[in-house]
Amino acid sequence: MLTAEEVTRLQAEAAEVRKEAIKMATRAGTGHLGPALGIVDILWVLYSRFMKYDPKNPEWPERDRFILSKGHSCLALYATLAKKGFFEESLFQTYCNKFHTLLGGHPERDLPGVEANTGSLGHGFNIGIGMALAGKADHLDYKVYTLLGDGETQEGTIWEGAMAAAHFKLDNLVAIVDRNNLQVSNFVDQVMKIEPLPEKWASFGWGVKVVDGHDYYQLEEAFRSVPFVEGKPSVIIAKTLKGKGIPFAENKVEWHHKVPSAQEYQELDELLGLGDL
Ligand SMILES: Cc1ncc(C[n+]2csc(CCOP(=O)(O)OP(=O)(O)O)c2C)c(N)n1
Ligand SMILES: [Mg+2]
Repeated sequence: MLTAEEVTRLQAEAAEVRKEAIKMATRAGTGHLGPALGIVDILWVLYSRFMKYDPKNPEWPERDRFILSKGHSCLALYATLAKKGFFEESLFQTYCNKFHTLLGGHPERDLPGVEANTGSLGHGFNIGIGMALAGKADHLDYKVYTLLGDGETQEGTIWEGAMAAAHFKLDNLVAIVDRNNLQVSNFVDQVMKIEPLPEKWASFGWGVKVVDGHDYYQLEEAFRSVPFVEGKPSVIIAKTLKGKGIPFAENKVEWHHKVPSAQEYQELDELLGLGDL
C-alpha cells in the first residue's frame, strides 16, 4: 500500500522528471514534449515501485522489460532512466544534438535501459509479446511492460498481437494504453474512433482495468494486481492529459511536437523552477 507521504515524494520526483524533459526539448529546439509529459506518472510509478532491474547490469536476464511502443515520447523515458541510474544525467545535454547521440528523437537500444528501437507505431507492443513468450519458454520469471498510444491502437498490428498474446496465455505481459484522446493532428475520435476500448481488449482475451494515469493510488493498485485474470495478459487503460504539467500545453493538439519559446520557458521557469538550460 502506498502511504500519503510516499505519494508526495513520488510526485515531487516525477516533477523533476518533467523538468528534465522540458529542458532537453527546449535546449535542442525539438521534441515530442506533450506526448512525453503525459506518461511521466505512469513511468515513475512503474520504475519506482514495480519493475525489477539493475541499472548497472541492464542486460540482466531476469530483469523486467519496459518497451515504449509510442517511441516518440522518449523524453520521459530518457529522464526516467537517468534518474534511476542507467546513465549519467550529463547525457541530457546531448539530446538530439548530433546524428550519433545516444539520446535521439526516438529510443534506440544503444542506450542502457532501452529494450527495443521504437518510433514506428504498432511494433514495440509486438516486440514485447515476443519477449514475454521468450520468458515463458526460458522459464524466467520476468514481466514485460509495454506502453502504447491510444492513436497507436488504430494500427492493425496491435490487434494481431493482442490476439496472439491471449492465445499464448501471456500473463507476464502488461500493456498500458496512454488514453489521452489525442493523436498527431487531432482528437482520436475525429480521426478514427477506437471505443469501446475496454470491451475490445476484453473480447480479445485480456484482463482490463481503466485508471486515471495521474492518480498514484490507482496506478499502484492496477500494477499490484497483475495479472488481472489468471492466464491472461493484462491491459491498463490509463486516462491521461497530453502535455501534463505545462498549463498552456495540456490537451492541446499543437503540443504534439513543439517546444517552449524563450518567453514560454521564462514563464515555466517562474512556475516550475526550471533553472538554466
Ligand atoms: C507507423 C507510424 N505511422 C505514423 C507515425 C507518425 N506519428 C508519430 S506520433 C503519432 C501519433 C500517435 O498518436 P498516439 O498513439 O495517440 O500517441 P500520442 O501522440 O497521444 O502520444 C503519429 C501518427 C509513426 N510514428 N509511425
Ligand atoms: Mg494519444
